[in-house]
Amino acid sequence: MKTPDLEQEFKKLKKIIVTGRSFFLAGHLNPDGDTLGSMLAISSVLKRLGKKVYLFSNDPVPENLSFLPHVKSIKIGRLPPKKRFDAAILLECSTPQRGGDLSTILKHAGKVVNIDHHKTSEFYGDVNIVEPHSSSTAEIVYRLFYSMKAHVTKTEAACLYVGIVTDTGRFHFPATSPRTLEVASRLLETGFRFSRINDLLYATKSCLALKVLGRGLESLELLCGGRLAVMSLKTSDFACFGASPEHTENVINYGMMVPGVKVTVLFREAADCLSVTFRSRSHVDVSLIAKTFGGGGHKNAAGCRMKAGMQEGRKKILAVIRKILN
Ligand SMILES: [Mn+2]
Repeated sequence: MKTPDLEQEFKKLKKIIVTGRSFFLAGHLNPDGDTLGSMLAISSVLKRLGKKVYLFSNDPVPENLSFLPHVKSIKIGRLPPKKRFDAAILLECSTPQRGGDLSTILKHAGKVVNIDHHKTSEFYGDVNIVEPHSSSTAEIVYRLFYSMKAHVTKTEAACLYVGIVTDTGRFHFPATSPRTLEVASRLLETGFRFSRINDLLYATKSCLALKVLGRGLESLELLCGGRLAVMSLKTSDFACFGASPEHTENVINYGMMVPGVKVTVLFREAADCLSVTFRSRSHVDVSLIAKTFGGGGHKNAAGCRMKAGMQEGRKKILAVIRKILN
């Protein structure tokens, strides 16, 4: 499909925002800093414009992001009783299903808007603002503010900053561009306490998360001559501490610290599936692997969920990665 002209798409969205009155906003399953920060910033500007907003997340807000301004206004797993919205805006959902079961909402929405920076994003919206070169969805949302000539408040800046800083791994990943830093700089000018946010994001870890990290590190093994790092977390690795899946965030990144590792995979047993997360370096495109198994993501960070047990899932995924690395 031909990629739509972004300027045109921004114009269309601006029109939807100006004329619409009720908006449904949703992010992806297991929401992260970019999804939540982007949702909250858009919701805030819509409310400033006098619009009605329903914020939805299929899954709960991770503990480490509970400081986000107005995060409690997000309805967790609760779809609205009212079915008809002037527009439904999906953030960071490469397919509508990434947001949960939104079929009824999308069917009745006046317009469906897809704002995403995943290169696997399917153009399912009436408006598709898909910018794979953007570091984060928050960076795209900043551009929306700019194109609407809306000033960014301190709290909105804090939300967008969280999206950018988390998705770029603190301005570390290659997707960080001069433009990313420029946007971050503009956000900092609003005067929100970014150092406090960095503390909360990066210098704070719950005891449970530290213990689960320990289990993850214990399971670390190197395959393919040291180019593949594999970690696994079984249900028992959580259950024994009373920890939950959110405590596994960032565990995978430790696999990439081992010199020579090109790909890291984390297998985690979930209630009814096996959750698989991938990280890679340079040319190895893990989003393609994830897509093979019904998932998606970025070239160097992706994930999927499989209807399989640990043994079976591992076997299938590792076979594919071995083929790529050998
Ligand atoms: Mn993102």
